[in-house]
Amino acid sequence: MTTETPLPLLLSGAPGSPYTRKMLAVLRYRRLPYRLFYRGREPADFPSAKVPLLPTFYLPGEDGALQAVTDSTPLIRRFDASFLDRRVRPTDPALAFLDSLIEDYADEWLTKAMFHYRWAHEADATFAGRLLPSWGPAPLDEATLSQTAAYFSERQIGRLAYVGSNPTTGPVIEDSYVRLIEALEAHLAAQPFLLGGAPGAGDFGLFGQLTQLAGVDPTPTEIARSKGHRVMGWVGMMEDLSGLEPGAMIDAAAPPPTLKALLAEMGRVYPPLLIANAKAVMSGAAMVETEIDGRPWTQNPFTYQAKCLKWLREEYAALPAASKAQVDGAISGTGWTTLF
Ligand SMILES: N[C@@H](CCC(=O)N[C@@H](CS)C(=O)NCC(=O)O)C(=O)O
Repeated sequence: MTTETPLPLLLSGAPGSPYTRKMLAVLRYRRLPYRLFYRGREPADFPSAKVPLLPTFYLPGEDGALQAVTDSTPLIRRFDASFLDRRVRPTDPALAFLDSLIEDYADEWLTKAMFHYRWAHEADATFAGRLLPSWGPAPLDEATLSQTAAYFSERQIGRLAYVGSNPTTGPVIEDSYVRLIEALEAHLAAQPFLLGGAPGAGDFGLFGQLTQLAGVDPTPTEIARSKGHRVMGWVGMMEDLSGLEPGAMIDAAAPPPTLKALLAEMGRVYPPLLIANAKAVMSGAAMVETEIDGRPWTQNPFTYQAKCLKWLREEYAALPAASKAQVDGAISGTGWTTLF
């Protein structure tokens, strides 16, 4: 952890990747210089990640050689530890914990909506199939674009099952997206960011998914256009907060009602999945079978999300007693309480 983190930061990614957008917005807010390589156009001597995810950062390891590092959540914390100005994570432990809940929901649940709308709706999939390959530095003639679009669509549609989008879960995912837009719209009428006057990791997580949902993919963008004007404005602003002077955060002991409503929306859908998924992973079950929002839910178990639950529980357990009491107050009456 004491390894120096040299600047500029080096990463590969793509504009259609929510987590790439999340991290670029973090780096801009933090005023950390970076070089972004379009996926596949990294310098030839860069290492590859074991699981090649977007974004991948290239950071020196213990021996000083560059290593490929993925996963935005620990990277945000690592950069907070390495660079002390304009840190992302709230300093108040109770707010930091609420920030972790919001970030986890965005990264692990809202991404289902992103992937689902993009690839389960035919019109959206046709659009995304042609857009994604066009989001690179190489000009594409029509034959290459059509071929690449067909390849991308087939591969991504094949991955729908992996993120838990199927005919059973689709309506649950879509209804939760609409409610999230409504709850966020109400919150942004009163607060600049989720937890007050400065963005946290949760803001950047939501932003990353919403760059696509509320700005690129036709069906969910239309929903945001009709119900989420402030949301769309906020997404545009979040992209570059390099000039923002952070303001005061909310008081964790007195969370505003619109934040409680947002936490309630997140807690309505995500914790039941975390619990059912962890059970399935532990028992080696072939499928997660549960109920979410009063409706059946079925998907492949996901080992990473069992770890997410473990990390959230560890973070909760490590809270000082006074902060724990504030967190308990903030999440009381929401589905999150079932986790802790
Ligand atoms: N937990 C990771 C998730 C990253 C991730 O899932 N990235 C997606 C794209 S946004 C990905 O690379 N999928 C595999 C692929 O596109 O080949 C993070 O926070 O960075």
